[in-house]
Amino acid sequence: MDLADELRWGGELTLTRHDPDTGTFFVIRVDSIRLGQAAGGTRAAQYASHRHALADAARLAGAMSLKLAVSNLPMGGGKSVIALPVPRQDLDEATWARILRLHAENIDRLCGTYWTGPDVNTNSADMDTLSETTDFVFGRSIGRGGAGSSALNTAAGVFEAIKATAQFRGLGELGDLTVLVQGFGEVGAHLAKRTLQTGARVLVADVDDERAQWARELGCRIIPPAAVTTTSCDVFVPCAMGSVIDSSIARQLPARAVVGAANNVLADTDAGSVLHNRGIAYAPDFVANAGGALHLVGHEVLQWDADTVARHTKGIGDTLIQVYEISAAQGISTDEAARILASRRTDAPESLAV
Ligand code: NAD
Ligand code: PPY
Repeated sequence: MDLADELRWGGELTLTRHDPDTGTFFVIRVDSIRLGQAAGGTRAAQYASHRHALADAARLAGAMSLKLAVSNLPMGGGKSVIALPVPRQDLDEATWARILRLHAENIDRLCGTYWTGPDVNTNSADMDTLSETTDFVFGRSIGRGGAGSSALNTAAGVFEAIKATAQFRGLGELGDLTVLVQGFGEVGAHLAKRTLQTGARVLVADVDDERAQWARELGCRIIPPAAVTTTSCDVFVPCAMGSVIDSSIARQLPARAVVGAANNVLADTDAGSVLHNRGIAYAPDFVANAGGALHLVGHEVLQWDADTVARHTKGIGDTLIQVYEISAAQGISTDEAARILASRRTDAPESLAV
């Protein structure tokens, strides 16, 4: 996002803060409060510049608005980015505690306009720490009264999305397919395990050798991280970071479908059309990965029990089929189709059956 894009950003609110003592730059962006107070996780990462951090937060917050709308959850979209001076694992405990305290103060200043939760490099223990300073936190550990990690339910939702894609697009029985999981982290590991149980051949790539080794021990075949978009598979499952598929990668991706958990998988607006024109089924990430939001907002706002969360998570497959139907009927990419579905729901939110 350059300065012109930044000025054109259509979101509601940006809060930034710089902490000279740790060299940390904090960003909270609220994309929309049309459907309610904004929600979205806290991502801690290193960024090339403050502008990159602002741009990432804007894109991630936009994806949250779409995800919450398409899932019929009564909240708007937001996201936080904590731009770190060094990799997360190199921060000592006291510095990380200071960073979390400042972030919690920033959230608290917004008086509930924005609610956070876990995202890349933050977990339930960090949410517990934030909740010592502010109430506007989802995903605290279960022992502290929160819903705990959302990763298992995110994986459950992506699994439903893979099944729906295989069925709707006639890819065959899941157990006969080759599924390539990029990122054997919290979500990717659950998903790979569940997919292995179907008898499918599961390929895994992770930049962390220990995690790759763990995947190998479970029965996955390991491929180099650099080979994820050039290795043939039936379903490519991005579960690491975003911007994995740009238009040029989309033109040669040797997969029949892309269904993953990573937010903002497509690096540019044309990539979705290229996949569509090549007949590759692309499950928009903000539809496929909504299991985490259903878990957090379902349990903590709507007071759903586990069965109700599971029922709505199964519904991700049905929502995705609606997306594929709109795409087929209108001859548009699935990304465009999902945005249409989200905007229909933003304009006329359905009442949620519990
Ligand atoms: P995680 O940090 O636990 O796992 C990410 C994994 O990807 C790690 O094992 C990491 O080593 C690996 N990785 C990083 N870069 C890689 C690369 N270039 N190639 C291969 N592997 C790489 O994160 P997570 O909680 O599993 O989330 C995964 C993705 O799903 C993220 O993009 C996150 O925003 C998204 N997501 C997660 C949830 C959730 O509930 N956790 C919900 C919605 C979306
Ligand atoms: C995401 O789904 O990308 C998240 O950031 C998780 C989340 C969902 C809803 C509220 C807070 C965090």
